[in-house]
Amino acid sequence: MNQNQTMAIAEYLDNAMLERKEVDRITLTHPNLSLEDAYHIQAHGIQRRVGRGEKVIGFKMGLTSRAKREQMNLNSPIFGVLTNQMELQDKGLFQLEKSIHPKIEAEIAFILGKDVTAPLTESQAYEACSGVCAAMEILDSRFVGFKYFSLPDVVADNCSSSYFVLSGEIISIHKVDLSHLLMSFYKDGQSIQQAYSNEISQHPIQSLIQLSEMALKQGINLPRGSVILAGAATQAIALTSGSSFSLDVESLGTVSISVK
Ligand code: OOG
Ligand code: MG
Repeated sequence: MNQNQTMAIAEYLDNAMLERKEVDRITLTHPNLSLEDAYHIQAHGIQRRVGRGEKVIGFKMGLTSRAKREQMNLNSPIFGVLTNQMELQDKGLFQLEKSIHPKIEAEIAFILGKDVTAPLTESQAYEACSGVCAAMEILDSRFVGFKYFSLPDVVADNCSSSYFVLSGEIISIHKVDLSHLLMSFYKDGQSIQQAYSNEISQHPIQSLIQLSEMALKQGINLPRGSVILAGAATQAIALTSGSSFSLDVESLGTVSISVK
């Protein structure tokens, strides 16, 4: 695919997001869309947002848990980009009309204390992180029925990124063992899902290590201060008006949002 084609597809997806209308998946018209083209489309889409004044503030890993890979019927981790406009406040309100068919999911996030410009080893990954916290991601695929059938479709669509919220409390990564933390997800105060943090890439720090490898392959550095979502531990849940969602992660804290 040439640059004009990848830019045109980025515009198509960007318009779908801005107009909050679902569109056909890319592979319907471009069945041979490659993962490489898909990451180019994603990058053009982010450039469009930056051109409107948004700032890149982080990255997300997706499909890092078995539950998510089964839910989406896709089998390999992917990454997307987060901007400041996607960040919601902990205990804040989410307006449903800001999206098409949003879903919410339970995550853990890292904050980078150092620039990452080379693939990380495990000890380097711990050194690179200044903090860790409970987080929720709101996904909103731009594709009809929140359905896509290939990794390139979802990668082109910035991995369904829409909004995210971090817990107000950020914990030093050196103060907590992330290997087996209970993550309890609540809707309207009722427990709806429970999982352990090792559902995420066997260990959430592995998501950061994978991101360092995948992003650098695309020529993307991870700057100091970046927020890194490690991927959901369990399946995403449809957002419904009037509901509240909260996630409590053992030793990390709680994050919550209400839907209007
Ligand atoms: C793709 C994004 C997956 C995660 O945490 O696994 C993701 C999707 O489910 O539409 O964000
Ligand atoms: Mg996610």
